Amino acid sequence: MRDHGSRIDELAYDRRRLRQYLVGEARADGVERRTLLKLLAAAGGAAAVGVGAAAPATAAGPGIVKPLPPELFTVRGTNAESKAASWQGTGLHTPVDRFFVRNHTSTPLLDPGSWRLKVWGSGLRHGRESEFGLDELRRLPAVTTEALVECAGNGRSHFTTQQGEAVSGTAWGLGAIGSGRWRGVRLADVLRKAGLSRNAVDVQPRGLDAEYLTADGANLGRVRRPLPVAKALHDVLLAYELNGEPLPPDHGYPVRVLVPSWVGIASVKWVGDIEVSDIPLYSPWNTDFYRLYGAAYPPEGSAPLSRQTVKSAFELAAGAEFTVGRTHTLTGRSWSGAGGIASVEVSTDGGSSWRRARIQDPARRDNWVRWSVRWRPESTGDTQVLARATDTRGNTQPDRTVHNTQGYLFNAVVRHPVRVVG
Ligand SMILES: Nc1nc2c(c(=O)[nH]1)N[C@H]1C(S)=C(S)[C@@H](COP(=O)(O)O)O[C@H]1N2
Ligand SMILES: [Mo]
Repeated sequence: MRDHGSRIDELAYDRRRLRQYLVGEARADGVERRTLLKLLAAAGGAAAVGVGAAAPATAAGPGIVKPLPPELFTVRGTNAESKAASWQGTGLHTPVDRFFVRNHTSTPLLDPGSWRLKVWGSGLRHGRESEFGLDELRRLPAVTTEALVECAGNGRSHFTTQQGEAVSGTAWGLGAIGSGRWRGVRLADVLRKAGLSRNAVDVQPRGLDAEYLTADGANLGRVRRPLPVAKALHDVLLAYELNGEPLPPDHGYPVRVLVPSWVGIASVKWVGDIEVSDIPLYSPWNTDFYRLYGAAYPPEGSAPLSRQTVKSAFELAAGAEFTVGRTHTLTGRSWSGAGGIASVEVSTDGGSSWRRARIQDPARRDNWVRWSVRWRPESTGDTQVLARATDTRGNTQPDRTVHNTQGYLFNAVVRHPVRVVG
């Protein structure tokens, strides 16, 4: 941890002030936008030091409703990571019993009868405001979308284990991802019914889970993040079913936003209201968080994160054992936010030689493919297996991901340790 010396008090104060500004409890009249962005950039760096220091609230364990058996999940603070080994043989979509959970606080139990979605804001015609009950949403045309939900921090721990770099945030392996068949209504249909105006620029869904407190006690308010109206109208769903069942409580019951191909934070769970704005909106989730900060990035950070990167995972436990001289089948999955997966190469000798894996599924946008490769290890000992995917846009996983302080978008090839035994 860096030593902030005598700056520490002003630093903490300044972060609080910025956060108050961000939740609308402070004003910045007359401040130039450029200045504000610089301040926000500084707060992002500070948050990267502070947020990792302790998990927020619920020291008593995760506030997750579904069972989290150790063969399916690794519990990380308020979150549960899916074990990639448990995906083996489960089909294209992730069964709910092993779908990862990322909760800023804990899963709220909402009553579907009294639940309402309020749509409001300056981006509606005549400043109108509408409410929709669950039955009303269900009467609108239903659509089904197959899509991944993947945390922006998926793979984050490998910045440290593989690149020796410090990052803040939940130390996920590659299991902060799940693939679902989501059914619901188009957000576009709901926005149009609510009287979307031509002047709307941002659409900001907000969750009904508790307000989020950072490790140092700043209240950031309820989870919310603006979406550009173009994306909101393009392919975003208000989903009420996952894999043919009502949404489970942990995944947003009764209704969540589902934003295909974007970082998971965009897919706001337990949505209670949607602000439609004719001016750009900021929240901590598109300023302090979910931008890239660090030596390789400008002081104000990157643009807010949107599309996911390309990744691969073996359906294997770390340190899995294989018998020497026998033929084994290694299986895994690859995916990309930019398109389908075109090819996957696997190395079973620590990265010296590569061969093509057999891909089982057609390349699909917003979803992953399953693949397999045969392996007959010839000597005992510890080694590493590696998988490297290329998507239909030509993006390939690099050997190294450029560092960012909050450890987002780790897309490098992961060196998966295995042991060959006699
Ligand atoms: N209301 C609300 N929505 C939320 C979150 C949250 O804590 N509260 N977490 C976000 C993050 S960071 C991710 S990665 C996804 C995780 O979705 P899942 O728990 O259904 O897998 O939900 C997003 N939506
Ligand atoms: Mo996330």
